[in-house]
Amino acid sequence: MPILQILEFPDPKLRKKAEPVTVFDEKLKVLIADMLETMYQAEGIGLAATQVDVHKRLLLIDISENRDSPQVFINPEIEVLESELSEYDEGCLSVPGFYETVSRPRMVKITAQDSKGEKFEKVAEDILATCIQHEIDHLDGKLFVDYLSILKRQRIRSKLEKDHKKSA
Ligand code: GNR
Ligand code: NI
Repeated sequence: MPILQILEFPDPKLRKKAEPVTVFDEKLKVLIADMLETMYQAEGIGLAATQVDVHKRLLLIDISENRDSPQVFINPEIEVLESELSEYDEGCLSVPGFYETVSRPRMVKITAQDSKGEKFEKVAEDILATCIQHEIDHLDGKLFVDYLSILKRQRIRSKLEKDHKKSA
C-alpha cells in the first residue's frame, strides 16, 4: 500500500477547510489504511486527512506504546468538558523538527463516526485530548504554529522554506 506524501508548512493547501465525509465506502477504507501506514512510517501519534491533501473530515490517532491501537474519527465534533488547560510540547508531521508548548482544554468529549458511519462518543483527557484538538485544527486549516508568537512562526517558516528549496 502506498505511503502518502505529507504536506509541510507553509504549504497553502494546509489552510483548506475539510468537508464532511458523506460516503462510507471501500474507497474510504483504502484511504484510512493508507493514512495509517503513512502515520506509522512517519512515527506520528496522529494524522489528519488534510495533511495528505485530502480535504475530508477524517483523522487517525494512535497513542499506544506498541503502535497497535489506531483510533479513527470521522466528522468529529468536540465539546470542552473542563475549563482547565494542559500544556504539551507539540510537534507536527507538517512542521518537521519543531516542538513548542501549547495550552489546550484538558478534557473534551468527542462525537464522531467510525469507518462504517456508526456514531460514537468518547471522553478524552491529557495527551489524547491534546492530540484530537491538534488534528481537528488541521481539518479547519489550522496549525499549532498559529498559537505561537509571530516571531517564532516566522523563524519556523524561514527554516522550512530553506529546507524545501534545498530538497527541490
Ligand atoms: O506525532 C505527533 N505528535 C504530537 C505531539 C504533541 C501534540 C500533538 C502531536 S500530533 C503529531 C502528528 C501530527 O502532526 N498530527 O497532525
Ligand atoms: Ni499535525
